[in-house]
Amino acid sequence: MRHQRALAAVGLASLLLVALPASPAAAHGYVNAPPSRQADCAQGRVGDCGPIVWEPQSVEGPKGQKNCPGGLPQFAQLSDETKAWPATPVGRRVEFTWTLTARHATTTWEYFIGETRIAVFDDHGGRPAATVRHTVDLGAHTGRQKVLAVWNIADTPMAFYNCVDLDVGTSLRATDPNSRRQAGWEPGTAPSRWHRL
Ligand SMILES: [Cu+2]
Repeated sequence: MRHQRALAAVGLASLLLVALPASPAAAHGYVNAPPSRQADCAQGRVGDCGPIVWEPQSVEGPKGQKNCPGGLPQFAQLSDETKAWPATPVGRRVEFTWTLTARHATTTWEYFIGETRIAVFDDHGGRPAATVRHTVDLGAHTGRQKVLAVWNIADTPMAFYNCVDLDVGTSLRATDPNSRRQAGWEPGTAPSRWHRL
């Protein structure tokens, strides 16, 4: 009886070994606040996005890229600049929140505007929490900006890519400089959502 049980356990273990690599790698992560383009698609704020609506966490491509879909043709809509991507109004300091559906060992998290890396956070190969937050200083970048947020995985050649559309400081641009400084440019200002109609 004990022997049978052991055999059953071995059988189960080999089943798992076979099943794990075959299961779809559907669990990774994405920036949900301020919403990334894949979040806008998945949550219906932008239409005609293609299959990204089913898996906003799956924009995974080789490291070192500077594009929204991570080089994946099936997610090419993410780099379509003719779409009306909503830009979240923010101050100079922005807290980015990642939702991770799989907590992969991590080297770094990087944030770019164009070719400029504006922030990097080093996890030294550690395993992140299911929710990851980074506060990024946008520096002198104002107005409409497209931030590329990248999650670099430690034990694979892959990274996860997110484009996040922001409207930096513009909601208060028309007001006098003092109130703008107090209200819009203070660290920790919570970005409010704004839907471009
Ligand atoms: Cu994953």
